[in-house]
Amino acid sequence: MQLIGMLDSPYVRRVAISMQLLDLRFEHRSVSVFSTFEQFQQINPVVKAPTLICDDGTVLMDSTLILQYAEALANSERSLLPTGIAALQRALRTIGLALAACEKSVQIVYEHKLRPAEKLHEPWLNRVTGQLLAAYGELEADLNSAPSSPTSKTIDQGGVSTAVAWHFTQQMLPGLVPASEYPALREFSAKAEALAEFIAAPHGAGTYYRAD
Ligand SMILES: N[C@@H](CCC(=O)N[C@@H](CS)C(=O)NCC(=O)O)C(=O)O
Repeated sequence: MQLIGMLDSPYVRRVAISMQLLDLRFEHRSVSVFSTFEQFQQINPVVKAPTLICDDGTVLMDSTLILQYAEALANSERSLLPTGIAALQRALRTIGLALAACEKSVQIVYEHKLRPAEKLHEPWLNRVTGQLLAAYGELEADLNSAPSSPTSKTIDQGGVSTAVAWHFTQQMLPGLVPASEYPALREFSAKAEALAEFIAAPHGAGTYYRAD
């Protein structure tokens, strides 16, 4: 399998980390949807990161759908989704909040990087920033009411997505979501980023590489 897309995308990164946690082998190609648009287009005409090229050549896209496929491929001894209804409900709520935080962060990054400065639309930026802060406010409150310390054996998809989203926002939009006001998220992120699977897929232009 080949995972296509750069690890500066939180969606690509959540897939790269999750596939390691699920013990799935894959090759990572750090192709950009912007600077290498034509190359990406040859792989996936829709140019969406992440893209997964399956072993039979089928091209999948959308991180959540790719992760659904990865879960089905993985040894059933390890899943990143709890099976009990109450735990699954909690995980899905967390994933939804983390994906909203990713989406709102990406929208703000695009607004600043892709749109000419004179065309910046303040009301839209304010709306999206409010939604971003609301998502992190909910995640912080949830972490405070059920503190958890992530390990490679215990972290679930809610934890992976939360940590990836938080790190992405902090890297790309420094100061917009002040870390000092979200101590539970800050601590959870620091612990997650210290896990081998996160270190092997660092945010940025690098390539995931598993030595063994
Ligand atoms: N819901 C999608 C979002 C993926 C997404 O928006 N990826 C961005 C990179 S961070 C992308 O492909 N941007 C290029 C474009 O949409 O044209 C997912 O979970 O994979």
